[in-house]
Amino acid sequence: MNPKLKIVISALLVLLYSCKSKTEPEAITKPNIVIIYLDDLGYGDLSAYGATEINTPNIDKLANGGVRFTQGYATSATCTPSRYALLTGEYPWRNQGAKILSGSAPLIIDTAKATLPRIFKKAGYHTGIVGKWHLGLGNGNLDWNKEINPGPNQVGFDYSVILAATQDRVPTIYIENGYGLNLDKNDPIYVSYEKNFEGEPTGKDNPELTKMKWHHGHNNSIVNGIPRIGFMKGGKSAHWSDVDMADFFLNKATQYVKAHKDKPFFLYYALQQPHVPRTPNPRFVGKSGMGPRGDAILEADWCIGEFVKALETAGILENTLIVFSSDNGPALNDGYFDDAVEKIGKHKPAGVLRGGKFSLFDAGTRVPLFTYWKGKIKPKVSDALVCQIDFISSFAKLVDISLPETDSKDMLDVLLGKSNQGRENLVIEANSKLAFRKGDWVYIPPYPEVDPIKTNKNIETGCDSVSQLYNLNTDIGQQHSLVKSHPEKLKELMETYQQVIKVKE
Ligand code: NG6
Ligand code: CA
Repeated sequence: MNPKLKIVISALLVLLYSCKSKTEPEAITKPNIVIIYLDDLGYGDLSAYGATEINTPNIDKLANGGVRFTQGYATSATCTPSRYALLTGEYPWRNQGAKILSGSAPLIIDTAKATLPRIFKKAGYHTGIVGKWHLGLGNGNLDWNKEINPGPNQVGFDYSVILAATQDRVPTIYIENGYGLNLDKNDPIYVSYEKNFEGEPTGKDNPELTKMKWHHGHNNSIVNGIPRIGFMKGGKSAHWSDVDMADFFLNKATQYVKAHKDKPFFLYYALQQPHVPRTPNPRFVGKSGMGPRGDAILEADWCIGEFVKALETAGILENTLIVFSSDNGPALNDGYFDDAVEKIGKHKPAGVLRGGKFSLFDAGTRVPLFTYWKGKIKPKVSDALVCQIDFISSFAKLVDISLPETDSKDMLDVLLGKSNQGRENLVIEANSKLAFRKGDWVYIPPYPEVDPIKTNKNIETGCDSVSQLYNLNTDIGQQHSLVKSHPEKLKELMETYQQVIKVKE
């Protein structure tokens, strides 16, 4: 062949190859990642996790078809800190601000920080969040009628449609890419956590206007007949409909899938159920026989089934790694009279574990956690110790982005079911108090202070004036503290705990 022609052909081939490698292989080799995250779902709330009184077939299909972890943890027994750790890979108690936030609190994530969505963005992914945020918005003194910034879009999400804090806190509007959705300029919205706006009814003063009764807290502004935490005025056109919230977020999540099916994406789908106020759509009311809490779980199960169908229809289920978990353990009475306690029957939201939301006992932080990847992950039950804080390091590994190991450990092989070598230890947190897990053992330091959840005496916080030590292998229900019989073990855990909490690894 003519040497000149040879050069031209090789140059063309190189060009062709390099163009191809920039586009096509990316779409083929990088799986989409979806984190499905529930709010206050307990370790025993799913039939896949042993519940006999409630049936969650859609979630079970994923849990039983993937790696179902029996020792999967949130870092914390409440929402904000768990979500902070999930997105940053940093223990939340290292950040003073990572506590349950009001609806008007400023953003607590440093906008320069490495975050889970940023890791994916770096790897060429599109990133989205649909659902509950609760990590603060703005820099203080936010005007909700203007751009709400910084927020999810400033810490790595290309697309966001969120509720600011919790369903029981104002503002009761959705925020899409930094703007209050459906706000009308002629009816601006105002939010305060200090004082009421003149003339506005409250749950405390106007019980006749409420259709859901408050038990503790939750007696400020009334929206849709539900008294909330915090005061709000105006913005009527933007108020969400509580009973349609699940459908709203599901539609947004499926729309996101449709719009981004052709390129790798990371979607954080953060459902609001079964947090209070539990407002299942009428389609689900009465279906569980357990009142609104059980009905809300059934509604969430249905949403997840529909969401998976959307992945299937888009033809990308086999190329999508789904991770499922909950931000903290279960609460029955969390501030409203809603029959959660009265209609619980034989159901055990925490399963065999002790405690619940707000608790240092295991049910506060040990939650359903599983991974599902059709055709890629072999179904199994794993006893490895894993925590949501590890997602960032693990997924950084998956998409080949280097990230220094901090509090977050690379558990990719464990999450994919290829290894059983989970964490050696884990610090758990409840109301800024810490406990320490090492191997099968848990050490809870003495906390002589008054119960921080003053408003609800039904909660077992796990705090005691003396040290506690449990062996979860022989005593999963944490009934017998072994402080006296195992002084060496206690010493070992106390020492490692001190090292871990001091050192910023
Ligand atoms: C508490 C609320 C509780 C719930 C929780 C946050 C009271 C008395 N209790 O302060 O109802 O909203 O905050 O839950 O107001 S979490 O799952 O978002 O952490
Ligand atoms: Ca929660």
